This record gives sequence, structure tokens and C-alpha cells, in this order.
Amino acid sequence: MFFRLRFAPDTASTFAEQYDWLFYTTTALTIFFTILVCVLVLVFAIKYRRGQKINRANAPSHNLYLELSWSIIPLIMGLGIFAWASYLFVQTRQPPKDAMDVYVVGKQWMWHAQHSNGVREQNMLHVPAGRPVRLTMISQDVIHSFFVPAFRMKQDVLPGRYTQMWFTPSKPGVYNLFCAEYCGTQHSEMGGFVVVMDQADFQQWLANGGDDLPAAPLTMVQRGAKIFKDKACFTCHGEQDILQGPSLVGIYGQKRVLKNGETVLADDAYLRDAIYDPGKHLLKGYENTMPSYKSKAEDNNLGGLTEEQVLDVVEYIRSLRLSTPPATPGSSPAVASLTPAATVSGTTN
Ligand SMILES: [Cu+2]
Repeated sequence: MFFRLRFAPDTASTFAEQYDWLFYTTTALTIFFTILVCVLVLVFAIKYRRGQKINRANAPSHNLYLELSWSIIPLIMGLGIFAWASYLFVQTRQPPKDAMDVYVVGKQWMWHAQHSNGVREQNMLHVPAGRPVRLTMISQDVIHSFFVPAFRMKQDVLPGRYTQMWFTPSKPGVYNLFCAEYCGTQHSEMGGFVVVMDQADFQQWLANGGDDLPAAPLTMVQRGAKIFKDKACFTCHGEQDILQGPSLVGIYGQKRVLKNGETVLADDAYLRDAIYDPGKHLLKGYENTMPSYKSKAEDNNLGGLTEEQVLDVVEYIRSLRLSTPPATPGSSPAVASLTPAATVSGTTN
């Protein structure tokens, strides 16, 4: 044979194994009932065909037990499949807290991945086997879709909104990565590979700066800190809340009370909005004096920030913590620091 006939792609994530069980179970049930119905139709058609001398008197018009069983048994099966599939679906929406973060930007027509320690990749994604990985994804232009058949995972990547996807790779190897949303003339060429490595190999790969980059690039937090300084964000966002702007220290993951009385969670999407559209969630006690840092094609990103730079800044803001634990009663208030806490490692949260 010139080609290997394959029924399904590789099975290379824990979800893939679970989804395959679900898929093969529904397929088996479908085949079983299809054959059952076909065989019965054929048997009865032959047995009672015209001209056959067979007793046709007293044919039953209904049978309560038969009708109940062919209603209730499929109902239980259908609900069982529904519960099973729902359980898997909910699982795929809940990344574990200790998942490794990777940030993905889709653009016409390439995938760009960035690891927390600053290693970047184009059309490649290196991940360790046996460890949950969470992708936070956004598009620089149109809708794309991040699709790894061997993981049985697919997630749309949208302009203007972060989407997430997580998986635990289960088998080292090289797997196809596709864009599964028609995104322009070279859509079919938008793809690459996901490389699943042993944990030790991966750590070494990551520490050595990836495949083709100089060693020791800036981490995402360092890059974010640099942008924060270059754009002079600190003049309004310092260690304390001031008239011009609120402090950003320790706000990540906290509830923020807005001017209109609503409360929102300061997560990645909130911080991105605050950079691109500062008036959207105006904080209580503040006026909308901040300019938008939305990058426009015509200014060649000189004034604004690209999606990748926003991810760096968000990672930096995430790292801003109070440098001492909350003060004990009677002592002076905790000192805030605008340098990232040394203990905060981008790969652990
Ligand atoms: Cu695409």
C-alpha cells in the first residue's frame, strides 16, 4: 500500500482518550441498532412476502411491554450519552490551577506562541507530556481556530477576546496543528506542529531558549515591565492609588468596583480592556483620562500596543504583588512594590 489507511489521528492527550471512548461507544450503538433494524426489516419482508402461505390471522395491533421497552431503553441510553458528553465538555472548560501557561496569537497566516519565560515560537508549540497546559489565545486580525486533531481539541481564536483551551499531552511525538476557521487566501497554509516532549527534555528545551532563539530572552514579565516603563504607565499607576490613576499592585484576580456600581473581576480580559478601551470599565472614583493603547495599522504600532505586548503587560501586572504579607494589626501597612515578586514564577500560575 502506498499509504496507511487510518481510521483516526494519533491519540495524544488525556481528553483524546476519553473522547475516543465516547465516540466509539456512540458509533457502536449506532451500528448495532442500524443492523438490528435492517435485519428485522429483511426477515419480516421475506417471511411475510406476497404469496407466502403463512398464518396472518389475529395479527397483534399493539404490545404495551414491547412499546415501553423500545421507548425507555433508548431514552436511558440517550441520557447516558448526554451525561457522559456533558461531563467531558465541562472538564475541558475548567483548566486546573497548576496548568502551565502558554500564550498564543493567531494572525494571517501564522500561529505565534509565547512561553512565560519569554521563549517564542512560530507555527510550533512545544509542550511537556503529562502536564496540564493552558493556552490563552487571541487573534490579531480575523477569527482563526486552533485545532490539534491528535488532542481532539479545537477552539476559536477571536479578535478582541481571550479564549482558553487546556489539555494534558499524554504521548511524546510531533502532531499536526491546523487553523480550522477559513481566514483568508492562505488559510490552508496556516498550521504547524505541536511537539510533545518528555518533561526533562522540555525543561531543557525551555531553559535553552527554544529552538532558534538566543539564550536567555527576556521573560514575559520582564518584557511587560519594559513596556510599562517605556510607555510611562507608572506616572499614573504607581504603588498607591492617586488622583490620576489607581495602583495596579495586587489587583489581579481581585474584584473591582466600577463607577456605575457594578463589580468586575480583574482578569486577563479586564486588563486587556483597560489598556485598549480604558473607558469600558471605569473604576469608581476615576474619570476617563487615559488614552487607548489600541494599535492601529497605520501608525505601525508606534503609539499602541500589539496583542503580544498586551499579553506581556498583563503578565507583568499579574506579577505585581504586595512585597510583604498583609500587615499584622498595629504595624505599618504592607509596602507595595512595583517590581515583580521574586517568588512569582510565570510558569506556576
Ligand atoms: Cu486562520
